[in-house]
Amino acid sequence: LQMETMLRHALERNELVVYYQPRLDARTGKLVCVEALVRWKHPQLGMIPPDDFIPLAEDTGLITRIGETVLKQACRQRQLWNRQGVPPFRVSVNLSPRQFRQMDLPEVIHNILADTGLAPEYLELEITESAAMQDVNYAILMLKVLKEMGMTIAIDDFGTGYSSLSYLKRFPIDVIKVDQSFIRGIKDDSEDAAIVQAIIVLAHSLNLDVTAEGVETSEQLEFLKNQQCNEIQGYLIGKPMSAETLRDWIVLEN
Ligand code: G
Ligand code: G
Ligand code: MN
Ligand code: NA
Repeated sequence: LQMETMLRHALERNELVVYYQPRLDARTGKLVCVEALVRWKHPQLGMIPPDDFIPLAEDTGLITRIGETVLKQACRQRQLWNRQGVPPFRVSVNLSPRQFRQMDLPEVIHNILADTGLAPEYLELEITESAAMQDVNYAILMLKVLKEMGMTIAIDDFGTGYSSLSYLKRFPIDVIKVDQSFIRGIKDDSEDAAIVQAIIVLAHSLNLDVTAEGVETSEQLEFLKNQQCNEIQGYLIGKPMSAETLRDWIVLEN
């Protein structure tokens, strides 16, 4: 069967599940957000990672439906956590470049929030730096609309997309997520360390929160804390996990 057909079936059979990865306040250790990351639970092939089907979905346009499914599941789950008395951290959802270009995106999100009853303050949207830079004027307008709806906006994979500082100032954003490729080199590569330091200073001078992604070692964590990086995410803290496992993780960690 062709991959595209398989993916259509996966959507119809609800085989896409959402995992959640915790992101902490570096100073207090408080859980500030969990990132929604989609997985394909194939009945015969097992767990298929997003890198194996998101690019194809983006090319074929199926990403629109996958993106809506992920948004819906994430908002429904956050609302369920609310009813269970789970602390009020946000849930962040990755928007693909094609989803971000869709003019009806605010309406789609509005309807999902209305259907699930979730307040927009609980939702964060991640858009990659390169997607934002594809059409800067459009990005500024779209981000303004989304932010005015009450969502938090994060720029993902920052440092890989060649944005100029003047644009960064014009984007109505709240969070910069430093790409994990820079975090990996922090201890052994003085250039990576310098880049991360510079991004943290820049983010703070623009009053933005800065998240380090892909934090795997306590040495990296120490460096980031010393540089006043205020949020951390990575395997050292927790891997992406099912909603049920996350609930147990919260109980154990707090
Ligand atoms: O979860 P993992 O680290 O394997 O994710 C690999 C890539 O897939 C990452 O770049 C991540 O942003 C992307 N990804 C995961 N879930 C989603 C999703 O729901 N929508 C989009 N557009 N990308 C996702
Ligand atoms: O592009 P984006 O930042 O959304 O990608 C997130 C991806 O990074 C997810 O697929 C997630 O599984 C992965 N990831 C998260 N933390 C770590 C980490 O500490 N190390 C590595 N190698 N990957 C990570
Ligand atoms: Mn992301
Ligand atoms: Na990222």
